[in-house]
Order: sequence, then C-alpha cells, then structure tokens
Amino acid sequence: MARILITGAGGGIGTLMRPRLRRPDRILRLLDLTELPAPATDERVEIVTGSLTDADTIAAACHDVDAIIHLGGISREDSWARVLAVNVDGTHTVLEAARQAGIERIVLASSNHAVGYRMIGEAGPDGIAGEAPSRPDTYYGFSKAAIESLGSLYHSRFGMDVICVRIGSCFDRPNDVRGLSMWLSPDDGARLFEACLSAERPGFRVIWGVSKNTRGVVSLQEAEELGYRSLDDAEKFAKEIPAGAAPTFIGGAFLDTPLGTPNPL
Ligand code: NAI
Ligand code: 15L
Repeated sequence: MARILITGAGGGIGTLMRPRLRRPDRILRLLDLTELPAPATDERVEIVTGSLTDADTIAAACHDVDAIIHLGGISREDSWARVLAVNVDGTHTVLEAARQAGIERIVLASSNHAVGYRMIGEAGPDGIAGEAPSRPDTYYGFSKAAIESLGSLYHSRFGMDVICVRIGSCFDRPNDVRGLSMWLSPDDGARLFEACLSAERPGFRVIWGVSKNTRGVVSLQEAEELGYRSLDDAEKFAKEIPAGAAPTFIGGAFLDTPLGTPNPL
C-alpha cells in the first residue's frame, strides 16, 4: 500500500486531484492549513491540519510516506515576507522532512510565473523548454524559481528524485484567451502527477504542466519523457471564451501586478 502526502490539498488543484488520484492500493494523506472535508466512507484518506511552516507538523506528516506532491503555499503575488516564509521556507521544511523520513520522490508545484517574463514564441515552434532558465514575473514567481533550485540541491546532495512542474493554468476550464494556451485540464493534471509518481528514477527534472493545447506555447517533451500523455485540448472551449488579445509574455497579467501586493487574480 503506497501512501502519498499531498500538501495544500484543500486548494483548487488539491480538490481537483483528490478524487482523481484515488487508487485501491493507495492512501492519500492530505495536509492543509484549513480543515478539509472528512473522508467519504470508501475513501482511503488521512487528514492532517497544520502549517507547512511548522517543522514538527511536517515531520509527523511525512511518517510512512512513499512520495509527496507539494502543492501547498501562496499561489499568487503576495508580500515578500509571506512568499519567503510560506513558499521558500515552507518548501525547505517539506524537503528536509522528506529527507529525514527517507522519502525519495517529491513533486513540487512550480509555476509558469517562474518564467513569466519569457516571451511567447521566443523559443520557436516547439515552445519554451521545460527547464528554460527562470525569468520570474513577481515575488511569487521568484519563490517558484527558488524552490526549483532547492529541489535541485536536494537531488544533488541526497539523490532524491525531485520533479518540478511548471503548471500553466489548472482549473476546470480555461477562463480567457491566455488559458487556451496555458490550460492544464484536471484530468491531464492527474495523468501528469501519476507520471511523476511512477517514472523510474527521474532524478531532478523541470517540466511543463499543460495540456496538449492547439495554441500551446511551451514544450511538452520533458513531461512526455516521464510518461505523460495529454488527452485534452483547451480549444474545445474557444467559442465560449470572450475575445481578447493573446498575451506577449508567458506570465500574462501577473506582469502588471505591483510587486508584493496581494493579487486577487
Ligand atoms: P490554492 O491557493 O487554491 O491552494 C493552496 C493551498 O495551500 C490552500 O488550500 C492553502 O490553504 C494551502 N496553504 C497555504 N499556506 C499554507 C501553509 N502555511 N500550510 C499548509 N497549507 C497552506 O492554489 P492551487 O491553485 O491549488 O495551486 C496549488 C499549487 O500549484 C500552488 O503551489 C500554486 O502556486 C501552484 N500553481 C497553481 C496553478 C493553477 O493554475 N492553479 C498554476 C501554477 C502553479
Ligand atoms: C499560478 O501560478 C497561480 O497559482 C494560478 O492561480 C493561476 O494564476 C496560474 O498561475 C495562471 O497563470 O493562470
């Protein structure tokens, strides 16, 4: 029986993944700051309420765990202090607890905003590579670049398999023209996390987390090397999306966000 710890399990992606990552031979240990819905009678779920910033909570949450999907944290622009404390220090706490517990597989939720200042089309028709050097668009994007780097350190020092997923836009459906390029469907999200969990000794990787969108602008090659196969395309929503200009930069509207100002987007 495998046990997977999912941090930030009460958030948007965690909620979408909870039913999709269920397996008969798997226990999902779900951690969040806020209280999560109790398990259904047929659900193999363990609930942990606590903060990423609390080393004792995370150490206990890592007990008997086989792999971690680390989604928890601040998911948009915020103050420098909060972004550092929750995203950077919090991810360090998770990686350190994982190392001490002997957990060898960690999937880190990075973001397109780690490379938000990269121009769409700059890399040619194959799109921007998974491991393209960071060009963050916000303190938030910086924190994602920082955790990728931290993941690399933990791989190099301790041999842990660390996969950083630069997630595009993972929601039920794309909301705008940019989403037609950057959407990661929830079902593809689950397929991608499964690939990250099961790939044989991947080492350290940085990959894109998007669907195979007709208007895609980033490379899927690195994710496909891990076994990911997208079955969705945002284009099926194109007619329902209000007309608008495609963004010039990967990060879209985040580039217009004042640095350090909590962003409701
Ligand atoms: P979300 O904001 O909906 O969920 C984040 C969860 O983390 C929340 O449930 C929150 O309570 C929890 N959390 C925050 N601080 C915590 C702490 N100190 N201790 C424990 N839990 C804490 O975000 P969403 O959309 O689910 O994203 C999940 C991850 O994926 C985030 O790391 C985000 O940066 C990343 N991501 C998401 C994208 C998307 O399209 N939804 C795109 C790119 C990256
Ligand atoms: C992110 O990194 C955010 O967590 C998410 O809420 C969306 O804003 C997403 O990027 C996006 O770029 O659409």
